[in-house]
Amino acid sequence: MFRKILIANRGEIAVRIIRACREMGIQSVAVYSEADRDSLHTLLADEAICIGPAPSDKSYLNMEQILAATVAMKAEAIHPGFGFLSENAKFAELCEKCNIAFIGPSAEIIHKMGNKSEARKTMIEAGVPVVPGGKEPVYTVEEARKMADSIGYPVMIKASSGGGGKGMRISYGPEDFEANFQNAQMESVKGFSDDTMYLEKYVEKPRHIEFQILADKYGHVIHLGERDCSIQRRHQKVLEEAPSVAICPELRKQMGETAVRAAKAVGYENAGTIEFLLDKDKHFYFMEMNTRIQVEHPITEMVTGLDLIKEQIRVAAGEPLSITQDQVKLHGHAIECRINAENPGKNFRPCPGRISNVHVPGGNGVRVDSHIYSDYQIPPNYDSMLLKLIVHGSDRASAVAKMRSALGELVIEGIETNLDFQYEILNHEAYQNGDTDTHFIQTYFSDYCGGSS
Ligand code: MV4
Repeated sequence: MFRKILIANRGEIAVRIIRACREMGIQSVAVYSEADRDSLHTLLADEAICIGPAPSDKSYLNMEQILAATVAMKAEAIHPGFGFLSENAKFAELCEKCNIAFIGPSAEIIHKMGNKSEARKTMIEAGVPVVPGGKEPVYTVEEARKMADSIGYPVMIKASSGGGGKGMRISYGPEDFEANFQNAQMESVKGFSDDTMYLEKYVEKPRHIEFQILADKYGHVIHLGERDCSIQRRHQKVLEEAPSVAICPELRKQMGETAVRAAKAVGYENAGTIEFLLDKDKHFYFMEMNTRIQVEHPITEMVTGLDLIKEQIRVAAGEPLSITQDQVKLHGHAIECRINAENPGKNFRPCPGRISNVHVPGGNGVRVDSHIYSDYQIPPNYDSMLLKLIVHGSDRASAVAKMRSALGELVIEGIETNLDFQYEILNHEAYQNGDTDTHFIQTYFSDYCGGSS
């Protein structure tokens, strides 16, 4: 096992990883920017080292600084958390070259799954269902139009380097195809310096269902069931739950086995997520693979009783998985609400500032993952997520009741948050009926949205 791990991240996930290290008897090293001197991860780790000024590209994205800090502090491994360098193949490769264990999959796999059109092709060849569409990428309007005509409209135009909705457009017919293709491609060239595009049939009002997988260095791969992340706003998840109301045990088995097959097809190692779209007729299609631990991993921990961060560290250190698929049992229902420093009344614009007072709920089945404290000054340079409120109940209705109670008790003073917006979602009849798809917020909260998608 590792003696010392450096955490190349900040905020609640850095705190979460420091706690896992401490429980495992592993020394933790925090890295922090000049804006994060008083942040909880800096204060909580066994050691901390400043890696540069506030802007992310000078600190949390600064590979050379982070590697130098790892060597200087004599850490043997780096946990990248999510965001920042977590899915940066170059960084994983530099770790490999420096003989530092990157707690995640290999650089090769990160690179392969980061290329969405190649990932799609790999999955087609592995017999994993994908959305009907092209097998090969396209580069020009002419070849794309031919493909779109044969797929049939509406079609989804996607950037191979995209994800999270960037470089993505819907075309409803041949009239609007050219403009949409060019816009999507332009966005991709600008954002990712890549003109590689691919096309899929547009799936209407799908659910976003993702399967958590775990894999060790010995070819063992298991899945830990699904998370339903359909409630999103502009491709940012707002509320997640496990299990999904849309999935019966037979479908779970089928999708889970497919997720495991997808991971095995690329020789996956460590924790990962297979994203599927689920259509109204319960057909499921592979979308993307995320090669990192995800924000919403706690709901999977609540229903499985596992600690995903510890599992990541163990398999990265060369230990075999601690459990087999047969030993994975799902219990009850978990919900996570993301509490952000933002103003829903003003188009959800971020609202950093000083938190004057915090009160967090507690009790049976209530979990709070956060880095905030009373008198904490939120730096304006980073993500606006402040706190993840997670509840676990014996069934969905009791989890919903517990979340409503916990949201009602949570107090964050001094700044604007989306707490009331979350409460409104929980109180909505459609939500309570489990009648949710990726258009939920647009459909029922259009007064908040101030625009499309
Ligand atoms: C789709 C789709 C419908 N049909 N692909 C959005 C981000 C990226 N991961 C893929 N996305 C979508 N791809 C086809 N062929 C609808 C979406 C989509 C979506 C997916 C998951 C969660 C929320 C979403 C919101 C809008 C669109």
